[in-house]
Amino acid sequence: MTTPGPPVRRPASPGRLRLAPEVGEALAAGRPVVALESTIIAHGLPRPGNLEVALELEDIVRRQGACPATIAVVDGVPCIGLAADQLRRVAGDVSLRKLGRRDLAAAMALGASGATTVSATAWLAAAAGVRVFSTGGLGGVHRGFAESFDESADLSVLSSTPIAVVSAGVKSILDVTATLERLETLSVTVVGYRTSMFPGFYLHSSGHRVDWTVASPSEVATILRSQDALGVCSAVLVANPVTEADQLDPELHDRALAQALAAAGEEGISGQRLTPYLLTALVEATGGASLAANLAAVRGNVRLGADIAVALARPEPPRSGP
Ligand code: PSU
Ligand code: MN
Repeated sequence: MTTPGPPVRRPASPGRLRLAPEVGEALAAGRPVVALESTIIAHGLPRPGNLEVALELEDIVRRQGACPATIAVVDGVPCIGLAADQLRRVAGDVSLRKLGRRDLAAAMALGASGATTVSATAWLAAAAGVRVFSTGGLGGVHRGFAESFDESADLSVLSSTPIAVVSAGVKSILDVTATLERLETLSVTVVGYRTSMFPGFYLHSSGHRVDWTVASPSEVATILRSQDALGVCSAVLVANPVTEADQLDPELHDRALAQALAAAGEEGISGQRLTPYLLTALVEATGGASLAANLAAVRGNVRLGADIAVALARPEPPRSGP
């Protein structure tokens, strides 16, 4: 009897992805490109301000000298970079689905549209040849995981997707300790950007340490090149904290979080609906302050992602050592 070998990872068929013209041109010319996620636009931020934010984030990338590629599935086609009308649809269509990587093939086959989560966005970006992806917060292990088994596919997908993901850590609605443990198990490299602490999304620090600290975008670019040299195909998570000036007041944070978690429990919210539910409850419980911290975190991540992409597009500096 023969045992089946490991699954073969085949490259995505580029013809099935639709690259926006500016993204295709930038990639072909080796110019910097930054992938942006659509689920934070469609399901993570309140309407109607979300469209403005989506446009602002693309603008930040451009101002730093890189090309933005917001990713979503539109009528069954994975789009790497959205035209203005597509972005409007992602921001405005309340029936838009939330697509993780496991949903991509079904959406393509059935002609569905949806916003892509970190798992789907990272996968599509890497398939298109984009090396840097900026988001807000990563999905992770939910509190009560031992009963619910609710762990975001973001974590396992990042273990097999070669891309830098810039995030402000994971939201405290999750079990941060367990999420960091899982990232270790899954061999996802975690580096703090100018910090030795893992950020707490709304908070500058989650209180957990990281093993590696980087001081510049070019250090992240060098880590990506080193991953390539080793043939390592897992992601590099660049944990980039909000400044202490922009963070949510820690006391307000703890109070609002307890309230949101209790409400979700009472209403029996679970599965895909849990994250958006908790985020909305937090905005209400903090009178909008969590949204301000959220936006500051995302803007900072997008800026840093663009700087990393620019550093990666520069010729490799000469190496020292043996
Ligand atoms: N965390 C946030 N905001 C978000 C999300 C996560 O702070 O909007 C979204 C991201 O798209 C992430 C997804 O990939 O939720 C994870 O969802 P789930 O836990 O259902 O895998
Ligand atoms: Mn889940």
